[in-house]
Amino acid sequence: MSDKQKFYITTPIYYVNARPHIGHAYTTIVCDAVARRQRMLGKDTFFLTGTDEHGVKIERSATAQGIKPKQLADEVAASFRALWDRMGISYDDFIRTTEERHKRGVQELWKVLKKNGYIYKGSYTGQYCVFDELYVDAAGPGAPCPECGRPTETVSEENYYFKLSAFEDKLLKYYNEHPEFIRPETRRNEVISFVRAGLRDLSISRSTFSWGVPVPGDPKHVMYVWLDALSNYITAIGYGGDKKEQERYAHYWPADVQMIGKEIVRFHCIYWPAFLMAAGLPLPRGIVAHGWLLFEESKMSKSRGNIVRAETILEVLGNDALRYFLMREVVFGGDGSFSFDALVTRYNADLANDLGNLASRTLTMIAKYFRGEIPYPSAAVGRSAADEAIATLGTEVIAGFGAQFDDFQFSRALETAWSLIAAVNKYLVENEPWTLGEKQDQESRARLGTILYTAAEALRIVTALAHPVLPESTARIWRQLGLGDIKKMNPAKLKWGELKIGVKLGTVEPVFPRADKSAIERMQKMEEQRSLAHKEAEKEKTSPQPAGAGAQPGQPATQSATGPAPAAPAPTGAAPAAGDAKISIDDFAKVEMRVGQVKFAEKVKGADKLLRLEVDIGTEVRQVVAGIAKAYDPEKLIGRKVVLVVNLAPRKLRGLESNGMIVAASFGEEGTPVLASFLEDVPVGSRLK
Ligand code: ME8
Repeated sequence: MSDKQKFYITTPIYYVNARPHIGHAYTTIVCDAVARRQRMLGKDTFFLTGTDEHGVKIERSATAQGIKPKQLADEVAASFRALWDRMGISYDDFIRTTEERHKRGVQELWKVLKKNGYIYKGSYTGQYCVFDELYVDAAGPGAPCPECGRPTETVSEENYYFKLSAFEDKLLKYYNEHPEFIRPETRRNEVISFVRAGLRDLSISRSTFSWGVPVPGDPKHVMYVWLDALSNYITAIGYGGDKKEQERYAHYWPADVQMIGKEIVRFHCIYWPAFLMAAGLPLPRGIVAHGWLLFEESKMSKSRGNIVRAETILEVLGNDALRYFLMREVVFGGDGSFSFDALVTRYNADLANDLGNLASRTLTMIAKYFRGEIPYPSAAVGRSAADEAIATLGTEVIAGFGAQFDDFQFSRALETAWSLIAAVNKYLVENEPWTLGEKQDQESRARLGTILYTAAEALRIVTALAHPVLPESTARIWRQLGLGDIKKMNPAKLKWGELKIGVKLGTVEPVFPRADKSAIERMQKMEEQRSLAHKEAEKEKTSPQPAGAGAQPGQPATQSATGPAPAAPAPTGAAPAAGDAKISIDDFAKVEMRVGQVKFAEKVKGADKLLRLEVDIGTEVRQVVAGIAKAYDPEKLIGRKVVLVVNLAPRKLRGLESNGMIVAASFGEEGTPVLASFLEDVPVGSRLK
């Protein structure tokens, strides 16, 4: 093991039910940049990423595609890995939870938890959200998940439990004594309030499906996917392995930074430290949560269908453009919007114009006026206050950038570095080295040397600082500056004025070609084509039968409509007999059904079955009167996604105009309505076809 100080950083391990998009790339890029800077600072850095491959969500995804879970996991894990390789992500290891080394480690952890008295057997009846792989103890049957709003499923099983409740006080004490454990502050406060409200024991096994790590000694059960997944951070570095592997674990653990998105804070800041405490293992030094990348105003995710793939951007603008955009545009910790427009604007302004121009002007003039050798900055002749101002700013920028970057303020750190670029570009315009270059007198030459040395030194400083964010382009600029391998540069030792005089430049060539407007269109088109091609491929994987062909004769249609007419309840779910009159697809197409979201709901006075709802359908908010009051509390409907028939002629009920009809199943003698909803999240306004 190296004697150097170690630095261990992790990304979440990504689910294999979706191929990577730039939301995943965001976390991975940020960790990569941090890891690169730590390596440059001389630390023995270990950067881990990987894939989360077990659980009912993955099993169902595979079944839906007509393949085995392992096949799905193999394909998607490979696509994550291939993308990270293509993006030059400098991960040291890629863990998959289906690997033997992981299973062995997580089973070992289970045994230790059991031995220490924190696991017991009990039975659980309650709600489970498959999307979040989360037990929702407080909710009743059919209630939506508090995290994602999707309907929960009732599970009733004999399970193993983890004594999470025993860690309430210990966790609160730990948060209190280690304020840097959860960052940023807002997330820390949320976690503290959650724990203060009380922790219930956690069900940590499932017995109704088998796609998971078997519980030691009781293989009918598989481990709860979050216990399985979180353990990757220790199993990957050798926990539960042989002597050598355990030494590696002891060397790198605890992790220095565990980077996550804000939606998985609870798992990482409550469950994970509790598991570790229970096993007597050290806790990570810091869990750092970032916000979401939004696209078209909501969180980019496969289920919303609003994703952008990194590949498109890599093909058109290159790797560094994507990295720079994400780290500069998004204020780390908060949510940030992605758009192709903003990407191209930022690329042109900051990279092609600011950094690109500084590099090409400075290096071209040194090539032209000083035979490609770094000139001498005259100490006596031709100096001005402007040169000193740049030197002072350079020193400030080195300190400021380091402090901000190491405090996860990436956007501010880049802004700081770019303030030096802006100042030097202005300095060049004001001092006109190109005019001085045409003169031969000694004073002009001395002045020209000072100006170009100052500009080249500023370029060296910015290039060195920005290297973790722009690894490819800064390496090229560094070579053009004649400085060799940029990775050998230690930013802690970076000082203004250390650019050596007389160093011969490498071949000078442009690094950031300007992107024209067509780049935006090209990327948008590529994204559309990519997603079409992907949909086709997915369709082919699944059974070629037409929709509905799998239904058994006599099986009911899934939905009937609960309309605004309480006096005439919808049919009670009786199946249409085989051979009933069929309608054509054109007939069906006449019914326009869209996804809406309930913004407001109240009981209609004097009508015990009716609710008045205001439903957002993307283009407008509709008033709808629905006969669902006996089945749904109005308050619980607010925020819920529903299906609305939007092209029905309006009608009046109890004096209220109803503009649409909510779709629901209807069952039992009373025609109890159950609102149609989706397992996946769907954007408001989407049409049902
Ligand atoms: O949650 N914006 O996996 P996952 C920003 N397997 N970051 C995003 C993002 C977006 N729109 N979309 C995804 C899981 N991410 C579990 C984790 S860890 C032991 C188990 C990033 O595939 C972000 O880091 O849903 C987020 O936390 C992670 O991907 C979720 O990936």
